[in-house]
Amino acid sequence: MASARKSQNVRIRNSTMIQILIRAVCVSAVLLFCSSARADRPNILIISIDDLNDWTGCLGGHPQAKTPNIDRLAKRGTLFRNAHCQAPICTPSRASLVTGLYPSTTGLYFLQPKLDASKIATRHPHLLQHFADTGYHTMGAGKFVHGGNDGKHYQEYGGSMGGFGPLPDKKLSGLEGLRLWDWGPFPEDESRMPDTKIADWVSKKLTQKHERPFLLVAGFWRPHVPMYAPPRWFEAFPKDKVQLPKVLENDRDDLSDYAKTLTIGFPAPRHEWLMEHDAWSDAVRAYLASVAFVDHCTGRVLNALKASPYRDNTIVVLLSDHGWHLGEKQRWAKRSLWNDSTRVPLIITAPGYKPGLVSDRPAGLIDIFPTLLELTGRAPRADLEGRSLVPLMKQPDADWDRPILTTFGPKNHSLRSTRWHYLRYADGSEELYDHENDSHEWHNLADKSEHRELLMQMRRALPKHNAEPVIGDWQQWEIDAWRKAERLGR
Ligand SMILES: [Ca+2]
Ligand SMILES: [Ca+2]
Repeated sequence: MASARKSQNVRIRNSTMIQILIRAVCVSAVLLFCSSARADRPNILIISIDDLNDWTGCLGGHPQAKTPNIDRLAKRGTLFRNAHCQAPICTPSRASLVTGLYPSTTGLYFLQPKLDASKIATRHPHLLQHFADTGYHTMGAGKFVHGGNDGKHYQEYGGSMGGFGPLPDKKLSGLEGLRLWDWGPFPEDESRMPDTKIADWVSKKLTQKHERPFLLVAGFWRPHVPMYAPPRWFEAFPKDKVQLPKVLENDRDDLSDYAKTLTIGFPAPRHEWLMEHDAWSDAVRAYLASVAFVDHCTGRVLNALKASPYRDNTIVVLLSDHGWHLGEKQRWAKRSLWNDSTRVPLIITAPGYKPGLVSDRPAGLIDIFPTLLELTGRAPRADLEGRSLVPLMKQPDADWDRPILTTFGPKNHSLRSTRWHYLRYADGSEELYDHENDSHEWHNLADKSEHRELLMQMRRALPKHNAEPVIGDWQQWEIDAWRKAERLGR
């Protein structure tokens, strides 16, 4: 009897062991499946910054720029040091990024209308729709697609979080003029800043469990005007130590009248006016402070990712929608085809890719969509006009024959290669800059006979088709500025 019970106990133990073993095998298989699913379908975190030019540590656009968080992200992936927007102004730049189409294809050139107004832009799913349609959970907060009405593009939207932020009772700069064109240490309480709220929301999403791979966007608003940031970011740049950007006094002398008129910069103030009001240095300081603040918010999101279960299976893309002049070429803000306005920070990190790479090949925001398709193992889309940057994430100096195109207004284009920057306006006037010897683009070489062949090549690379501008609820000053330049060109 005792022996029978003993033998039964052994059988029970054996069967329990077998069950445990089977369970363990099943669990391992599931885990293996999950981990392979994770490797095949990594999450995506996009950090989008508004109006950030190359004033970051890693791009070296200003010697005093303080961006330790953006710089540490660059060390984790590939820094595209020669990256450019496709339109030097918010709405069409973002439309090009998310549709993967050039302004000359969609007809979206200006601040108005939004991308929904273009039949071509809406013919195929844009970036957020495409990833939602193919199994991703799309989430975001702040400004990414265009700002005013971003919610409809996501499955889960945290809100704009207050847009350009709270305003003080009166302008802090002491300057007259547009309310948004102001700067200063404000508000005292950092939690009132929209970018703080966006960092909070995105960080929270990174602590939550998600059933599907996600595409998550932090759409920061600074350093876009008004250049308000909490006081500690201004204190980091003592007023008497601020360095002005290097400029050439007669820089505009070698430009056509068309180029000078087109890029006048309204609604930004004129450089001469800022000089008269002794405001240049204050504005530079405010921009540096705003950049340092948005870098801090970026760092909070990166820390949240690092502390999350998603740290090793998430692609990170950091970008800005265009650059910004602060007195270079005697002008301010965006709306030009010069390097100060077209160059943007672009960093991509992805699981399994080498960290710390730097590529000087010409890249564009239009390349982000095809790059993300390749990095997530999705089929390429033939309708996209950009090019996957994955080859440059493997070999940063790989052969790369395509100059990157930026367009401002119909038929005004710039093409940037590894070394050269070529500009051609609707009136036929041209500029050529040699970045090996002239990183400030001071000396227009377009009329030098030794560059004739290069100019021919660049002309051949211009878009063959220029879509008519899509007419929406245009802001009159914008169309007036364009028409004025157009009249000059006739
Ligand atoms: Ca912008
Ligand atoms: Ca010049």
